[in-house]
Amino acid sequence: MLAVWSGRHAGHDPQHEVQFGERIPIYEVPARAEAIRAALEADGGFSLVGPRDHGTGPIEAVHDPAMLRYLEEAWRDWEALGRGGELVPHTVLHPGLREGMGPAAEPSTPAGRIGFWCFETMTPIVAGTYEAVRAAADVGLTAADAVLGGERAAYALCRPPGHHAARAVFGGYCFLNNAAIAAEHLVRETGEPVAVLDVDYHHGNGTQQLFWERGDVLYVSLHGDTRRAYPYFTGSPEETGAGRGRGATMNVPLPEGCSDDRYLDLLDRALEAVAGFPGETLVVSLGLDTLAEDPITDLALTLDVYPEIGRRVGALGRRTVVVQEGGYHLPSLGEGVVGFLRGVGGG
Ligand code: SP5
Ligand code: ZN
Repeated sequence: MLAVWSGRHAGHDPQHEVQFGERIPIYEVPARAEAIRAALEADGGFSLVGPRDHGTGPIEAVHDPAMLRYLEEAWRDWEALGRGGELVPHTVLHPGLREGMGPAAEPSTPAGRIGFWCFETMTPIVAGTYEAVRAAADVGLTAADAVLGGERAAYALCRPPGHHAARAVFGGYCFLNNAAIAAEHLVRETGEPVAVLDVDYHHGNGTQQLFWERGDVLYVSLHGDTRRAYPYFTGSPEETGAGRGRGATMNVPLPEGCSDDRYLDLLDRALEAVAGFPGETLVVSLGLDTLAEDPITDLALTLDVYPEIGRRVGALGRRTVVVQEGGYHLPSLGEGVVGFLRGVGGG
């Protein structure tokens, strides 16, 4: 199987995230991508290739161009103030702040701008962030191109991840929504509907928001019930899309301690929705943070289940682009990803 990756991810290397006022070592680290790459290489069943530069067009087909411009300028403007370290907002644009008074304009200073575009405190910007997020988007797009060119499946080793990034806001370790950018590219190139299946532990609020009113992109997600889990404000089963997208969003919340068997039962429900949706192309947002050992989540999946999850996804018979999202237990990441991909590929 073709696996696309870029070494430019390594420039995005913040040391900390802020959780509930506490500054802790960040979980979303460059070693994640390196662990996965090493496992793909050791396996021998994957051809690793670099991404092709797609420019800003496919990104701006999904995200507010002003947010992309912000990401490009953020670090330079911060440094110009004589600042360094890691850029994290201290004030964010909560909707209640301007209730009844119309939308806010984007501030012109770094302190204001970061809180205009970022919704939380766990997604720092550093010197190499922009280059890394552009490379991650190209990694996803290049894997999508491989499938357009006739490959049955391709893997995009994206880092940083993407599914929490919405049209005009970023957070959740994510800046650009790699899976959504790839899915939109596939819709435009094929003229056909595309399904997105999100198996990261966290609800892909960004992907859901981007395709909420779209009838030509199905979004199906299994995730830790957001009554207890990040990102808290999206992901309920009552959310099913709107307008032309009515019925083209499906959320399947997972209970705390969810086992392999329970997970596979719920996965089958999600896969039925994909099977009933037109089109022959599937994008999978793959997170390994559903694993029992993952340090930031609460399910009980074992490493043995990922080949079976992959096998059931592969049994849909759709050409498939697998996009890497989360997963924070470094010792298991490579085995989990390789197992899933081997399942998808039928080996
Ligand atoms: C792509 C992705 O997986 N993003 C995840 C972002 C989650 N951010 C952390 C949420 C805070 C959860 N608290 C965990 C407690 C650990 N003991
Ligand atoms: Zn996640």
